[in-house]
Amino acid sequence: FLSHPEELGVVAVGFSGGQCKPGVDAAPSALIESGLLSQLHSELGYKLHGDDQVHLYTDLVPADDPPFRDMKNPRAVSSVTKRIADQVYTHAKEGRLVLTLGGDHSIAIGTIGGTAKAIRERLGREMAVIWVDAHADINSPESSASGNIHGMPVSFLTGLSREDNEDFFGWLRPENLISVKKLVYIGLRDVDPGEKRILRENGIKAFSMFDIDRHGIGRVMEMALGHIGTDTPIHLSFDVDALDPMWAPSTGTPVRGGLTLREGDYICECVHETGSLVAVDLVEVNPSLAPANDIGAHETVRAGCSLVRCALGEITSGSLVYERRVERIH
Ligand code: 6HN
Ligand code: MN
Ligand code: MN
Ligand code: MN
Repeated sequence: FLSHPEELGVVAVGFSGGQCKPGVDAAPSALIESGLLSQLHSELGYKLHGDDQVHLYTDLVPADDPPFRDMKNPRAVSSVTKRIADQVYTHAKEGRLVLTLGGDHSIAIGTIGGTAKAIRERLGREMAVIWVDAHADINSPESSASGNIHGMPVSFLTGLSREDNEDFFGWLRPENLISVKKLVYIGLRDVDPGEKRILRENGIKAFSMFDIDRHGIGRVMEMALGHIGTDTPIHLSFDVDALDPMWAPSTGTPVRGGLTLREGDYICECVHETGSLVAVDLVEVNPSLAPANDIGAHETVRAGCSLVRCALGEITSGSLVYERRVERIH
């Protein structure tokens, strides 16, 4: 689905307005400083495109941003995600794979909105979304107890929540949206009562931690990818809080009983292996939320880097497999 699979469009989003804890805006710099982008270039062979800057979008954040339909920072999140949608669209329209480093999960309104539109225009098809998260992020403004928009992106992206006003996500057009039939969740374990009803009523495919314990991650990935079907472009949106806090403690809404780092990496490897990946988001790394000491922040950043490298083909195209193969041949 990519005309330039070796070209990677990178969007670094230092935005935290979809929730209330400062620090998640520092994640792109932390990930980049730990060497992620240079590894993608030198070890995985990607040609990186982008403006080499972490976007803070300060010009788009209004001084006064009172709640609207009980959403917090609604104007800021709407205008920032609109800009992200344009950035991601520009890369995806060129046929590049797009990597977005968040930021909180509200930014997926922009990333998925941008890829969905580009894939429609370029290939005339609808894409699928694999949402890996402890949470479903499908609250409507009305079902949300927190008012934090990072708990609502899927609701706007599927058209289940709508708003005509341009300043409050009214800029989302049908071409930016995805079908509930092409959405798959993995890793859920903290789903609000209203969200459970939304998932049930819309028949949305979801693999919770219960399913992963019952079937194992291998079988769950077979079922998840089977639901999407081969020959469908995939956008992977990975919330680092899907991992157990043991692996990723530095995140705004940690929930115990999550994925091991290896299970997270495996999900990413399987998605890469389909050859259908068109975009990846890594969100909710918050280096300032380090329990006890900053080892937690370092570990969380390392885990995030690992997930991204796996999604971009570290195991399947990296030197490890190649060298092993050579060993076996001789
Ligand atoms: N995230 N369901 C809760 C809420 O506030 O709506 C938590 C959302 C967490 C969002 O982690 O991306
Ligand atoms: Mn090319
Ligand atoms: Mn999330
Ligand atoms: Mn989450």
